[in-house]
Amino acid sequence: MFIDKVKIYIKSGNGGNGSASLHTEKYVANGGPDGGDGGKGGDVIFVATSSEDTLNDFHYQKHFRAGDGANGGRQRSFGKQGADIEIAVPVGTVIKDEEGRILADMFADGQRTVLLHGGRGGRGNWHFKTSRRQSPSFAEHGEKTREYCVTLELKTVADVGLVGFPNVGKSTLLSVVSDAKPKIANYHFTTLSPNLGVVKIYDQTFVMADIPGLIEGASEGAGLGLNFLRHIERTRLLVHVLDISGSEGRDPLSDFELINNEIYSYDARLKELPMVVAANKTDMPDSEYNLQRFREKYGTRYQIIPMTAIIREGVDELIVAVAKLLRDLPPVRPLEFEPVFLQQQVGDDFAIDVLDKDVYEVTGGLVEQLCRKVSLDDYDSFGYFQKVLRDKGVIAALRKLGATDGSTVIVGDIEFEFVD
Ligand SMILES: Nc1nc2c(ncn2[C@@H]2O[C@H](COP(=O)(O)OP(=O)(O)OP(=O)(O)O)[C@@H](O)[C@H]2O)c(=O)[nH]1
Ligand SMILES: [Mg+2]
Repeated sequence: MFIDKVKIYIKSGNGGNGSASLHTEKYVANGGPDGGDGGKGGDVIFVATSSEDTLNDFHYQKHFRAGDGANGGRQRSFGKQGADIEIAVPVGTVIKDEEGRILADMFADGQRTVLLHGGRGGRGNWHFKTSRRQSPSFAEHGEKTREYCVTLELKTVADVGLVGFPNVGKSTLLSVVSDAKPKIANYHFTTLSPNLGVVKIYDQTFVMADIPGLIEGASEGAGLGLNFLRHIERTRLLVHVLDISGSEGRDPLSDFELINNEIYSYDARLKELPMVVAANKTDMPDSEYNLQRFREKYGTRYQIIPMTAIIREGVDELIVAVAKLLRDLPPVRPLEFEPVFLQQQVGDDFAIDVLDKDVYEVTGGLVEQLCRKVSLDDYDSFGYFQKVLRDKGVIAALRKLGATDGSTVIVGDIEFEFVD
């Protein structure tokens, strides 16, 4: 099993409720409000790690919730903060929302990105004490958070990508130039998931990725195709491995065209990547003849390196050529994207719709904020609610739209009569 794309569900913690406690003490009459604030909910944090190279763990666990903040208590005691949750993902994981917009690129080892912030704790009643309201019997509710569905997509971070038909010797090449030990065998689709290897040459090192073989239609999902093209998207250079002997009955020249077509129709930007040709299996019959034909056709456009990977012949030339090209290429960079935030900041804007004759509905961030505050069955609390509507200009706006005494006003779940 190799999972490199998965949907998961994440939720930050709810904020704890503020307390509406009133201080009581023997022999102290009306000690006043002493309800503490609710704790903040925990954050959802993604952490990139190079010690994982698949998203397989997410096959078993798909739901991640940070801890809720605790409610505030008496004597102004604060509710405890909810515990953060840290989700470890392999380096190169791109996080997207349900519409496919990029939220984060977990590009660098150790990178930490807070994707969801915990809900704010509600304020305790002592915050609402005023000269006219000595003992507010209401407090603010903690902010409730919602669950989001996000997609994790692994896009391997490597300098060099090996591409080519199945069985041409890509894994063999990786095994002789790096410390990687990929499976090698004489049949198609031996490699089922990308292998990474570190190549060292003099004082230079680079990472090479061997991906499963590509076939015609790969860019539309044929074979293992599409899934793995994702892993060469952010390489700096491609090595196109060919069976130059045509030992399986295909013409290496048409192999070359066909695979390039698949790669470029998957993502036209890949055309900008330099490509070096590794003409492999030169120990087999017909390779000399094919190599000559290949050189005639492509010799001016591509650097072509004949090799016999199985005995490591020609391999050093390839590595030297690749290392030299890499020196002048820009480093692998994180994706460029417009940052999108899952959680919208709730502002205190509002809008009023006239639903019917004399029926007005108030919507917007202000309403969302108000509705998490104060339970409105409480007289005190309702007074506070009205005050906010007045202070923020909602009452004036209603009046302007024609609301008069007795008009119905709807704010969130609450319906009340307008009293000027
Ligand atoms: N004669 C010869 N055989 C080779 C050479 N390089 C690799 N092979 C053989 O070709 C077969 C396929 O090699 P792999 O390295 O598994 O090929 P691959 O491109 O990774 O194949 P997939 O993972 O299926 O895409 C194996 O039997 C290798 O031993 C070579 O230079 N000459
Ligand atoms: Mg292979």
